[in-house]
Amino acid sequence: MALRQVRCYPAVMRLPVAFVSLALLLAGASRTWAHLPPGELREACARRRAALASSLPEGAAVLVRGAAWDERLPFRQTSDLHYLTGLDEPDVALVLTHERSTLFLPAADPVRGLWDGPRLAAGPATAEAFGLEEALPLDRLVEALAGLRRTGGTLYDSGPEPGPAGARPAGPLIAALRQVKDPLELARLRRAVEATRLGLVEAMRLAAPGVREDELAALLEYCFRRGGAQGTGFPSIVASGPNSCVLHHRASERPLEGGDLVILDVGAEVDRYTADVTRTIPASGRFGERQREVYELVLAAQAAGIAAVRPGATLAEVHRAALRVIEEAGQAGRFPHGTSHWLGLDVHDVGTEARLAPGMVLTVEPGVYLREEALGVRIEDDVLVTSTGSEVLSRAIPRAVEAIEALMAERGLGEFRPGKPLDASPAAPAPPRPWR
Ligand SMILES: [Mn+2]
Repeated sequence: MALRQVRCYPAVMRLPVAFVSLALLLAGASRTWAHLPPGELREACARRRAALASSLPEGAAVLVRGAAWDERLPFRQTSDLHYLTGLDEPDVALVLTHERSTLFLPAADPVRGLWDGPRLAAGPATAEAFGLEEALPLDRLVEALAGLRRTGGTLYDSGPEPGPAGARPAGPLIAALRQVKDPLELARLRRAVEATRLGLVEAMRLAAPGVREDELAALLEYCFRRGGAQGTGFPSIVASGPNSCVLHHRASERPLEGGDLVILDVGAEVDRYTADVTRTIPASGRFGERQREVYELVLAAQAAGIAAVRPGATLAEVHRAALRVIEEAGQAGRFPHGTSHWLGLDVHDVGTEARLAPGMVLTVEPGVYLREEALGVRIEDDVLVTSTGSEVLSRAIPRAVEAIEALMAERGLGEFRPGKPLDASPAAPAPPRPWR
């Protein structure tokens, strides 16, 4: 997915005053241990909290808000709270100081429990399960914040704006940590990329004139889930013919036509981490001469961008490297978006440091869009910065003209048969631990 030329922070849902004041004082519901995080996640979160605490001034505290429950929407925890606790329950908050991390959870609500299932309860068992010092009822949050205020230390608030009076934004502190992925995060990203590969390979086999954009999106998303993902990190972009020139076109009911190029810009999400990979394919299965010319130009620009990824380089340098190739072909005006964005818990992930360092993950995704020819091409891969340069995490997803045409020549639902195991990539990571 391409990024507008402004930096995005993830939308952080509001912590309504109402749910603090209305929290009921009822006994906590029990919860099975199957929903609790495995040790590796608990330990990773403890390390992340320690790193955040060590970045704080003396006496400071950070309020990290979870996402509110909205039964009309799929629940999605705020990325910051997930990053620091691994907890994917609604209406919670974390207060972190140098000394302790305290989780605040809503009181049990039997009516809500009937409809939505049990929730974690405040108490020592929950604190211990998540490796935190305390897990308190949410109605004590206001009192706890007032207590921190009296000690005179700075309060940082993860948002949204406006937070408690006088609080400073916590986003940049947490973003600086999230920008460099730890081993658990990289393992999740690799699994997300692998699930994305399974979907893209099947979509290339299925794509043909007459197949609708939304059929391809459905197949992609089915394969993601079959490959271990819980869904997508962003709405799937399947953009054929004239739609290929609409950067964030959502898959529509348009059937593919023989002369179309089709942009597939998609990402499976595994345990909250999303891939973001784009392939552009010919609906007919063979690139036309003009299509191939534009495709090879974008591919060359992407290669130049990827070659510029190394520790110490900047996103601007990566962009200039890709742009230069397109400029030299006289098409600079046809490349209207940035080349890169950070990738992780969010598809347009947070990052405060402009210089690349090992452990950072970015996309490299130049594009050329010729509206008068109904011809758009974008090619996007997910790139890990290593100590010596880079590793293209999505390198196993066919990208060369010949590789795409060979796959499309297989035609039909090759691997997509119920009960047939999906083909494994040479670099297939270990299967996920079943804790959800
Ligand atoms: Mn992208």
